[in-house]
Amino acid sequence: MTSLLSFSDEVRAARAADRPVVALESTIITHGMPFPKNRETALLVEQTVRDHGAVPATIAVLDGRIRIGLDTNELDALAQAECVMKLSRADLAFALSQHRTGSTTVAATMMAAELAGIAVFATGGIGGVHRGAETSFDISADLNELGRTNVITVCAGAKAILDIPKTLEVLETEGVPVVAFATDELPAFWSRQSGIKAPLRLDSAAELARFWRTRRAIGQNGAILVANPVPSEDEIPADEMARHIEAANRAAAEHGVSGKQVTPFLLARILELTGGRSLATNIALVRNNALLAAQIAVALSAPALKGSQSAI
Ligand code: PSU
Ligand code: MN
Repeated sequence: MTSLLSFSDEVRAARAADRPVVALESTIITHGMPFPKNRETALLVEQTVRDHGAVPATIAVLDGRIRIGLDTNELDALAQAECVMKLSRADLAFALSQHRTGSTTVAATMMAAELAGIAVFATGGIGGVHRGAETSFDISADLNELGRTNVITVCAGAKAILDIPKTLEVLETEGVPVVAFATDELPAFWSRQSGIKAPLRLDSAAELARFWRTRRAIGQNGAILVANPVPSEDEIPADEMARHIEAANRAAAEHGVSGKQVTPFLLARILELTGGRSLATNIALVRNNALLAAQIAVALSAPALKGSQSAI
């Protein structure tokens, strides 16, 4: 096992010193944003984590090893690489066994974070139930992963390209608590509003840390999903996004896009339709999530809280 996991110097030092660590995913770099904004964003997000007292661990698979933390050159190469595998639960071990390189989705990043003993993870938006799933059956493996893997996952809500009510139903079935941060409404990625009340609400990193410790104390497995609204000054209002989302979904259906291509296709289409504004919003919300994740990791590493980040 240990030979399949490899830590960057920065993350190794943090673990040795028992400092808080925040996991970050890499599909957003390879499939979620265009170069060079993807590289710039990845570096900014890492710096945001550092600025708030934790150490960033961007996770990817390079040449058949799960890398926990990437150095600047590795990040740069990943940001420019073409034909990188997009790895989820189904293909993580495949990529390792075939010595391949791939970026990790929310699902695969959670698996890697748990293996590495990292309790807190920041992403942009989770995958979920796609619109039309009643015929396409397209439901992201992220939802099932959230139900089974022990990582606090901070996102800006489900991406609004999805069917949010159905996504919430599946999360409930999976036993995943969905906690809106400092708001009553479930945020919708680019927008603060979704029109849907969040199942749960908490208002501080300390309360999230307490909720996490309580779940662990009663032996519960699975994630807490924190839905952190994009800052108001960076949002694109929901009514404006609705038009673009509908157009993007229509284009995906017309082009017969399926499987792993659906989410990257929709994100790229929305980038065009918003004239680049969706990307600026996406960058702002990821940074905002990294900031909250760092605060939660710091809260969890307070002396009384040891044990919640135990390594395997
Ligand atoms: N958040 C973003 N951009 C992304 C993603 C999330 O801001 O590209 C990625 C995540 O890695 C998530 C994946 O796990 O999209 C979902 O893909 P799918 O719907 O195929 O499961
Ligand atoms: Mn899918």
